[in-house]
Amino acid sequence: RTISTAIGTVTAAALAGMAVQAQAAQEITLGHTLSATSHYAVGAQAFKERLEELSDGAFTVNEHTSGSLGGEREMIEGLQIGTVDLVITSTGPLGNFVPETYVLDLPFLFEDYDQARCVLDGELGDELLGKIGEHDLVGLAWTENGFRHLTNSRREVLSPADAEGLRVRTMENEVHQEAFRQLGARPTPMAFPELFTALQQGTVDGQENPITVIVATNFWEVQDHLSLTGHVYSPAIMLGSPIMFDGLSEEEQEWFREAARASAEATRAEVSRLEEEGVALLEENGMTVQTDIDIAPFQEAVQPAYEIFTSQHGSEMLERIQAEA
Ligand code: EAX
Repeated sequence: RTISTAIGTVTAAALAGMAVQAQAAQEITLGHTLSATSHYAVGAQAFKERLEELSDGAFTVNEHTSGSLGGEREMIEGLQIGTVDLVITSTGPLGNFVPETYVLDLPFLFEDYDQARCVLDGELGDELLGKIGEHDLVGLAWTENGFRHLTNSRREVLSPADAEGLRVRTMENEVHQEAFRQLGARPTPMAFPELFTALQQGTVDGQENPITVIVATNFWEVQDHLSLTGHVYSPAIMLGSPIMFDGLSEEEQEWFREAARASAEATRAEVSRLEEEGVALLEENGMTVQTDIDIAPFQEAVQPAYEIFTSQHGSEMLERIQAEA
């Protein structure tokens, strides 16, 4: 009797264990560098909602904000070795892994949001997602960071001459660094999580980021001047780890893609909202904002960056974008 009770208990426990296992959701780790109030967080939450809904709870998404999993370059490396499952990142460090994406980082390539979104949602954007797949990464969807503008703690910048000699933190991106060299500034590449402290301590004088990022990071606490240079469109992308993704069924992979597209849509809507409302918010917080910048001299100053780019990477992609734009 004791034995049969014991067996009964064991069987019941085993069955209960199986049931728990069948229900246990697969946890997906998602990282990005921005705060929990940022446009990336809006995108991460939209992704989470859609994936959990499509999969009926078979997956759950854990969002790690503010670079708690590292900077963008580190997180991309994490995808390749499988320590992170999903990352929302700018293209800043991506060219180091997938050189074909550098073309997107050229200054003054896109004129406005519609143009940039249209190219990324079209054939060329799909082709680049495919190229990313050849480098131990999964390109799930293009999303958005925004047009980048220059901030600094020294002076009003209205012309390239005003930017001369400024130590400007750039992303770890050779195309951006070259553009800032051509402007006469002193580019200092640095991972985003180090940036706030570097500005606070005066290691660098300035930085450049979209309104979205300036708002989400309270940069007004360490930067007085903002010039709406819009010198480069900053795409963002949702990347997956092939180690996680290749283990999914085709149906599950399609859920991830669909959730990534929903995420991009939510992020872009938030970028657009902040383009409308962000400048007033930055002014309220004490930044002086130069809205009326003549960009022609800036465009002219960075022109050699185009020649350097095409000598290294060819002009095919560039010409296709210019023809579409
Ligand atoms: O992707 O590094 C940067 O300046 C990026 O714009 C930021 O991490 C958001």
